[in-house]
Amino acid sequence: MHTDVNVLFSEMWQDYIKMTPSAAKIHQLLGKGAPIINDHIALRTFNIAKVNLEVLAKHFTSLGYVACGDYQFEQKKLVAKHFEHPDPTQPKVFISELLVEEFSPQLQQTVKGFIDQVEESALVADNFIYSGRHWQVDKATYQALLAESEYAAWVAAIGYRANHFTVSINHLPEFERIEDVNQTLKDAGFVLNSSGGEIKGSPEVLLEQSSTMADKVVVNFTDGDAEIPSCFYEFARRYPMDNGQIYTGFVAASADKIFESTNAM
Ligand code: OOG
Ligand code: NI
Repeated sequence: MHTDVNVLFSEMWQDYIKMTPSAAKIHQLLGKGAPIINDHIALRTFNIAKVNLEVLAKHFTSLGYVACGDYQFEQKKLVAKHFEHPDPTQPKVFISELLVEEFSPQLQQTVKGFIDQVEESALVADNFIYSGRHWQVDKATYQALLAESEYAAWVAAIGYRANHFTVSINHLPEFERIEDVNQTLKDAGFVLNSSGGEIKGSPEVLLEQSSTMADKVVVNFTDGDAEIPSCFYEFARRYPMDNGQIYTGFVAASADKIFESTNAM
């Protein structure tokens, strides 16, 4: 596992922009070349013990991250936790896991088959959380997963890597309002996730979020290549609580819609 949190995130970012060329362009558009503070990154997995949320979390808790919030997504059959670093300028980490046992026997069997192929040594390697897919999958299996759970299909095809990075609007010198960030993105031709409205949340819940729809990448299936949604970029503005401290949690109702940024358009 990594010993330097900055190295970890810079490696993850390099992997992420290969999957998400839009993010590199947007980074330039919003930051004008200056560094951008990431509000958070997110990872996805299955709740099978070998690769579950806790296994991914170890790559962060070993660097000082602490578990802070629990979230449930009943319809999508997911749970999630978020982790924070003592240094508030380090990104928060949002990790979710699919409740595999709540799906069909076919999906359960497919997913178990994937996880059996993951080498034990890969799980603790420095790069596990940006190592991608550790199994083979064909197009029919991808489609069958997609019919039950978009999330399951995404993890099956894309594997272990940052599902998104998130720009902290609070730290952008040239922007204050999320509306202005969104308009700048749309003017430049980027497509935003409009599920539940372009802006998820509000000042009242202390968090406003928006995101692009995921880029598309060519993925290798055992029976040929296909272009599918990869990763997206998110934008978050946080508000202070009554005690003056900035809210650092997530909002489940908003997150529920952010997950849909990897839906096919
Ligand atoms: C995570 C979606 C939730 C947020 O900021 O609320 C989220 C995902 O798509 O994996 O990132
Ligand atoms: Ni997010």
